[in-house]
Amino acid sequence: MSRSKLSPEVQSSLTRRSFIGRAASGTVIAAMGGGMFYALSDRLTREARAMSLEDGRPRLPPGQRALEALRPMGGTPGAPGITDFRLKIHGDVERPFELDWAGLLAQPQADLELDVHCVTGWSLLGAAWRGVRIKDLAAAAGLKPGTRHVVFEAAHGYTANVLLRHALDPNAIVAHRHDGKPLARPHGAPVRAVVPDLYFWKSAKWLTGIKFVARDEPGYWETRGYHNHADPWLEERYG
Ligand SMILES: Nc1nc2c(c(=O)[nH]1)N[C@H]1C(S)=C(S)[C@@H](COP(=O)(O)O)O[C@H]1N2
Ligand SMILES: [Mo]
Repeated sequence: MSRSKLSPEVQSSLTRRSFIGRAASGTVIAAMGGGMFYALSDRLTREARAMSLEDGRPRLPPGQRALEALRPMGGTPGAPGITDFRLKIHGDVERPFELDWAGLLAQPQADLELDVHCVTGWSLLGAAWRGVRIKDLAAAAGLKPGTRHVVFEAAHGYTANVLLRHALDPNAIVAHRHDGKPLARPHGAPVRAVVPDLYFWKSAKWLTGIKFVARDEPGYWETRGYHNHADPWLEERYG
């Protein structure tokens, strides 16, 4: 999302689509701000529209189109490298703790194929992600009764809030590998949250902390007009 203006991201994405040109084999090349390009795939979109999830939801949420590869959406990166990396697990927990890089890798790792959905209208389906389940970190910390919300804390004060049940989903992870490679810096290296069932702005990059709380704390985009809950299947785009 563009931080410079509050006008809805989708609006500007629609404007940009007026510059869309068509390449061979049904791939649409859309010009993005900053001279970046990304490829929406008609074929992948068609295929995904014919699929359903186990619980009956369509694979592709309404208003979304499939992308061929993850595209960097910006934000202010945190410190590069793993030497100084620390992830703080804290808030309303019995045993707050911090993980360094070795500590993170020593946790049980999950290899998952996940779908992510950006509020600008692209979805990246079935990409490989590796990381530590947030529910395992929560179990290690011991949640106090009454904990209902989770705040992802990232470099330079970016935060995103999610309901506890989304954070405890077995598909919600602290990811450090994507597509079989270490997470790239523009995508949040060394680690980011990935919460696939909510719009992708909830998946904080350059993650520094996970705070479990009783009372909700709307985050960066949630206090700037975006939806507090952000379910893509309900198109909860704006608050
Ligand atoms: N720390 C941080 N995390 C962030 C953001 C950000 O600006 N800062 N942007 C969010 C938004 S709006 C999106 S769409 C996704 C984009 O992830 P990507 O750049 O890997 O595609 O990251 C989310 N996580
Ligand atoms: Mo975004």
